[in-house]
Amino acid sequence: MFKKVLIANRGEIALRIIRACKELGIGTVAVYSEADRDSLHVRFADEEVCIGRGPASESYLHMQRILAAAEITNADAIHPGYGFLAENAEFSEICAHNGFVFIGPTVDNIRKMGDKASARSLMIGHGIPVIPGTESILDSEKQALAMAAGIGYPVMIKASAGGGGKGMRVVHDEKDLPRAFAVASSEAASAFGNPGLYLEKYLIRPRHVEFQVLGDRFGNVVHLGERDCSVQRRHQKLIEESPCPAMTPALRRKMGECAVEVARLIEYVGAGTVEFLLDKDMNFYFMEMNTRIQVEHPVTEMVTGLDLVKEQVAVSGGERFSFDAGKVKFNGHAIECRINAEDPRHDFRPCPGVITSFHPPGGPGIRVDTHIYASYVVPPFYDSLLAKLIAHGRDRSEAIARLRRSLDEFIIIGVPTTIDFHRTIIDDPRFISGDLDIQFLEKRS
Ligand code: MV4
Repeated sequence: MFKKVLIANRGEIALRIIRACKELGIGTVAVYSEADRDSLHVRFADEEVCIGRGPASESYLHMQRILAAAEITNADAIHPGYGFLAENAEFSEICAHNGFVFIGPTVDNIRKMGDKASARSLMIGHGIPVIPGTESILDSEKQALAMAAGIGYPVMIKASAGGGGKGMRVVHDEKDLPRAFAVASSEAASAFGNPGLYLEKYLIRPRHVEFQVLGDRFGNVVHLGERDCSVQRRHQKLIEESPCPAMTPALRRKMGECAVEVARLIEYVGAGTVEFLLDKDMNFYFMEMNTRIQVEHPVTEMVTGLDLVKEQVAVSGGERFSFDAGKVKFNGHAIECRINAEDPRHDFRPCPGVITSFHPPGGPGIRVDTHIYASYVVPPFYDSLLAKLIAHGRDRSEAIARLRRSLDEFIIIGVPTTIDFHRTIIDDPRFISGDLDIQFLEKRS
């Protein structure tokens, strides 16, 4: 096992990783920007190294400085968290070449999943269901028109190098396709340096359902159930829960087996997520695989009782799962709200500033993952996540009741937050009945 892990991240996830390492008896190195000097991840790590100024390009994205910090502190491994360098093929490769274990995907994993059109054809070749569409990159507008006529409108044009919502266009009518094709292609070229596009049938109001997977170095892969992440706005998730309200034991078995097969196909080691769209008729389709620990991992921890970050670190260090893969028990229901420093009244604009007063909720079934405290200054350089509030209950209605009363207890003064917005969402009859889809927020406002 590792002696020392460097955490190449900040905020709540840096704290989360430090906690896991401490419980495993592993030393921790925090790296931080000048804007994060007074952050808790710096305070709670065993060692800390300042790696540059506030902007991420001069600190948390600066590969050479992070590697230098790992060298001078003699770390064995680097944990990238989520965002920043977590799915950067070059960084993964450089870590390996410099003798540091990258606690994340291999270059091969990232390349296989990073190009969506080739990931699709890999899945098709192994019988994994994908959304009806093209088998490879479209080579012309004419070919796109012919494919779309075969599939039937509406269709979605997607950038092969994209993901997370960038470089996509919905086309409802063939007369709109030529323009959409041209715009998407030039957008993809400038955003990703790759103009390649493919085309799929556009699904109407599906759910976003993702499976947590975990692989070790001995070829074992397990799934740890699903999360429904349909409540999102402009590709930012706001609420995630497990289990998915629409799930059945038979569907979980089928989708779970698929997720495990996807991870096996790329010999995945560590924590990963296989994303699916689930339509109204309960058909499911592979979308993409995220090769990192995700923001929403705590909901899976609450229902399984496992510590995913400890498992992730341990399997990267060559250990087996700490639990019996055949005996994972799923207990109750968990829901997470992402509390952001954003103003819902002004189009959710980010609001950095001073937290003047802070009181986190507590009591039965409540978990709060946060790096903030009274007098903490939210810097302007990074994402606006302040805290994750996770409520667990014996069933969904108990989890919602706990979420409701804990949102009422949560006090953050000094910057606008999304606390009240969450309070409104969880009182929506459609949310309460579990009738979720990816247009849930668009429809209500
Ligand atoms: C889709 C889709 C409907 N039909 N593909 C958005 C992110 C990227 N991973 C793929 N996305 C979508 N692909 C077809 N064929 C709808 C979306 C989509 C979406 C998916 C998951 C969660 C939120 C979403 C919000 C808008 C669109």
